[in-house]
Amino acid sequence: MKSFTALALASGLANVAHGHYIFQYLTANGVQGAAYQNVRTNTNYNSPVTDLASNDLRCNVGGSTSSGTTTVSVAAGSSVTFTADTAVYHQGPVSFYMTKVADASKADGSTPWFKIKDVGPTFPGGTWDMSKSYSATIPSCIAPGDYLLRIQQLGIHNPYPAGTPQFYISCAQVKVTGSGTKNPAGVSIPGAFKATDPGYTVNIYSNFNNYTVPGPAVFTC
Ligand SMILES: *[C@@H]1O[C@H](CO)[C@@H](O)[C@H](O)[C@H]1NC(C)=O
Ligand SMILES: [Cu+2]
Repeated sequence: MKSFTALALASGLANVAHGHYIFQYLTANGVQGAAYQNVRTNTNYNSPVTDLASNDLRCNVGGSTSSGTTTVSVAAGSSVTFTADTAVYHQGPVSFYMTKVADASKADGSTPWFKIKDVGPTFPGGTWDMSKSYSATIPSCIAPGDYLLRIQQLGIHNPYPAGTPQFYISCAQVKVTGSGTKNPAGVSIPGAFKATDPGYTVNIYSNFNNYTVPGPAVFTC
């Protein structure tokens, strides 16, 4: 794995040779939009973000602005799905986050994020859900309005500290409808993920019997 990466880097193919994945599509209200219709584009092709202090952890490199992305209405309590161009390839957890914003087409992700879903491994065995699509439910009680909706897949296939965990991120622009009233407390990104988190440092190939997905607890109504 490591030697392959070195080889790929040497040949300038690091981004493409390896089958990385980008979450490009959002399904809301049962309708899948076109690629990047409601998901912000990124400028780092399919490379991950690895710097725990970077603002790129919010909405990926190049994702801090809208670049023509449109905001889609979605009912509180309904399901949303992110779909990638190709199935997830590196083992690790998937999480969904949201942040309430004044205008989803202008928001930069600097507002507090709350988590609405974790997809962790299944034990015994520690097997991961390596899929092309992941779904979450928009909490039924949250206040209506604009939000950024964020998916994060954390590749922990090259165990830390020899390897650096890889964040694969996309943000969608949504307008939640409904009569909810809750404004969940959130965490800032960057800041929510630390190099001391057990879910970041774990070696999934050795004595892998339990796992805590990094970030805050999942918000429930
Ligand atoms: C597994 O559980 C132990 C004991 O609670 C804990 O110290 C450790 O951090 C956990 N490991 C992971 C990867 O979450
Ligand atoms: Cu890779």
